[in-house]
Amino acid sequence: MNRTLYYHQQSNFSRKIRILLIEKNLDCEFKEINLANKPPEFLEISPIGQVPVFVDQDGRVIWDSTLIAEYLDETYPQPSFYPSAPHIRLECRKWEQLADTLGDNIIGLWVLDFMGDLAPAYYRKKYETLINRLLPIFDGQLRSTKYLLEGETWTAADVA
Ligand SMILES: N[C@@H](CCC(=O)N[C@@H](CS)C(=O)NCC(=O)O)C(=O)O
Repeated sequence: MNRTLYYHQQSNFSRKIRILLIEKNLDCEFKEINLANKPPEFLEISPIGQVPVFVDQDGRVIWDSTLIAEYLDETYPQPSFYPSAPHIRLECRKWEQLADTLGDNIIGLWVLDFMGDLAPAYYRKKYETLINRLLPIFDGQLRSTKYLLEGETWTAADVA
C-alpha cells in the first residue's frame, strides 16, 4: 500500500507534513482535497474533516499535523525533527504550537478577506491582535538564535 497524504495547497498544516516527508525522503502519494466540497473517501477517514491526514503503508490513519509529525519522527527517525531530551522536546512542541497558532490566525484573516464587507469585524480584530502579539515573539527569539531552539539544526518548530 502506498503512503498517502491528503492535503491542500494553501494549508500551512499540510505544508509541515509535506516538508517532513521530503526531508525524510519518504515516498508518498499526495491527494489534494477540495475543502469546499470534501469527497466521501476523505470524510470516511477524517472525522474532523480537516487536512492534513496521513495514511501510512500499513493502513494506519493519522490526522492533526503535530500528531503526524511526531509519528513520522518516531517511525522514521532520520533525520530527526524533535529533540530527544524531554525538556528541550517540550520547548520544541511549545514553539511548534505557537507557530501553528500564528499560521491559523493568518489563514483566518486571509479567509475573511474573501468575505469583503460581510467579514465580521470581531474576527478581524481577534486575528490581528493575536498575529501582532505573536510575530514579535518569533522576531525576538530569532534575533538571538539561528533556529527557534538553540543549536545548529532546525526542528519541527522551524518547520511549523
Ligand atoms: N490542528 C489541525 C488543524 C488543521 C486545519 O485547520 N486544517 C485546515 C486547513 S489549514 C482545514 O482543513 N480546514 C477545512 C475545514 O476546517 O473545513 C492540524 O494541525 O492538522
